Amino acid sequence: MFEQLSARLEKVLKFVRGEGTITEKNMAEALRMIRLALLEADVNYKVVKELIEKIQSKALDQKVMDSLTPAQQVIKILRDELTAVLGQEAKPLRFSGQPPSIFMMVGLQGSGKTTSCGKLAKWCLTLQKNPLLVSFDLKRPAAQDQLQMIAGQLGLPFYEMSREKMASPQKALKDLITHTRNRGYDPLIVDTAGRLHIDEDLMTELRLVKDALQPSEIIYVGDAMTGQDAVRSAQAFEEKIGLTSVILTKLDGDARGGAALSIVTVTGKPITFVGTGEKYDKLEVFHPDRMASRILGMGDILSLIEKAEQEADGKEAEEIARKLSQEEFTLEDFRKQLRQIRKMGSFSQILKHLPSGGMFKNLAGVDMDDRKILHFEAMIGSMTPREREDPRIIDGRRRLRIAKGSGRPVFEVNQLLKQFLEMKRMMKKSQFKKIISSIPRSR
Ligand SMILES: Nc1nc2c(ncn2[C@@H]2O[C@H](COP(=O)(O)OP(=O)(O)O)[C@@H](O)[C@H]2O)c(=O)[nH]1
Ligand SMILES: [Mg+2]
Repeated sequence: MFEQLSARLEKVLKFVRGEGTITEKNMAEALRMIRLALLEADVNYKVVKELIEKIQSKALDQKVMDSLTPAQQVIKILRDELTAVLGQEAKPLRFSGQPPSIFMMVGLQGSGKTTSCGKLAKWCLTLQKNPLLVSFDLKRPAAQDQLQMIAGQLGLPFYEMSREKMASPQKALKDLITHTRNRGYDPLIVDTAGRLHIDEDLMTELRLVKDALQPSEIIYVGDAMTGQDAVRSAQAFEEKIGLTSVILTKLDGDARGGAALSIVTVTGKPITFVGTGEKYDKLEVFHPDRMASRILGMGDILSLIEKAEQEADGKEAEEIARKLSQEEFTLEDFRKQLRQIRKMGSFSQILKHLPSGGMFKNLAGVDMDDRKILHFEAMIGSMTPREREDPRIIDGRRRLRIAKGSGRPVFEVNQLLKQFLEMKRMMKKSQFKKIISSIPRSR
C-alpha cells in the first residue's frame, strides 16, 4: 500500500531528520527501516537489495552536496534512486511513423485490459487521433461484447471480429489491418485474450496476433493491487511475447507501491500510464519522479495541480499550490481551494494526492463530505476580507455574526477556524516538501 509505505518511510525520515550528522550507526538504523518499509510495500526483494546498497554507498560518501543536512541527503538519495528505478522521465507511447500505429494489450484476466483500451482510445482523441477498437480472443469470441459496449459509450468505432472471420485468424488479422489502413484509423487498439493463468495456449494465441499485426506497442496491463502476482505475470509476458511498455491499473485502490517499482525492474520496460478509476477518463500519464515522491509520502502535488487545472483556471491552481507550500495561505485561498475540490470530485481522491501527515489529514478527520465543504464555503463567504486575511481578529462577536450570516451554528465556525489554523501549523512544520523542491537534481 502506498499509504503504508509512506507512513513507514515517514517514520524513517523523522528519525533521520532529528540527527545532526550521518553516522554509521544511525545510517544503519535508517537503512534497516527503509528496507522494511520497501519490503512491506511489496517491492521485490532484489530491487530492495540494490536500492539499499546504492543508498548506503552514496550516503556515506559525504560529498553528496554540502548545502544539505544529512537527513536531506538520505531523502534526496532515496528519492533519486526510486526515480531512477521507475524510469527517470515520463515515456510517451510510441506512435508509428507510418500509420496505423497498433497498440496490442496483453495481461491476465481482470487486470483492466478492456477498460484500458477504452481509456487509451479516449486519450487518443485528445491528440486529435482517430482510434479504432477491436478485440481478438479465439477462445471467447463473446469477450468482445464488453469492448463493443465501451466503444458505444464513448462513441468510438469498433471493428467486429465475427466467428466466421476468426475461423481463419491470420486472414482475419490481415483484413483488419487493410480495413484500418483504408479507413485511415490511427491507432488501432487491440484487446486480446486474457486468462486467469498464463498457459502455452494463451501465449501461442498472443504470438499469432503479434506476428500478424507487428504492433508498435505491446502493452502489459497489470493490476497494481495484485502486487507480486502482477510482477510475476509481467515477467512471463515479457519472456514469452516481449513487451514494450506497461499500464498499471487500479492505483486508486489499495494498491501497493512496490508493484510499480518491481514491474519496471523485472521487465526493464517503462510504465506509460496509470489507471486511477473505473471511468474512462481515469488514465494518467505516469511520472516516475512523482511516483517516487508519492511513495515517499510527499504527496503528488503535481498530479493534483494537473487535475485542478483540468477543471479550474490553471493560473489560480498554480498560485494556490505555491501558497500551499508556503505560509501565505489565507482563508480566501482556502475557499478557492474548497471550490476547486468540489469541482474535482470526491474528496478522498484528492486526499490521496496530498502529503501524508500533511495539512488535510485533520480535515479528513472531520469527514469532509461535499456538504461540509459547502458549509465551510458559506462561512468563509460571511467573513469580511480582513477577517479572511487575518483570522486572528475573529473574536466571539465576529464569530456570532459569521454564524448568523451563513446560517451555521457557532461551533462550526469555531471548528472551521481551528481546522484552518491547524492546517497552517502543519504547513509550517512540513518543511519536507520545501526541502525536496529546493534540491537541485544532480542527474
Ligand atoms: N478502480 C479501478 N478499477 C479498474 C481500473 N481499471 C479497470 N478496473 C476495473 O477492473 C475490472 C476488470 O477490468 P477489465 O477491463 O474487464 O479487465 P480485463 O479482464 O483485463 O479486460 C473492471 O471491473 C474494471 O472496471 C482502474 O484503474 N481502477
Ligand atoms: Mg477483457
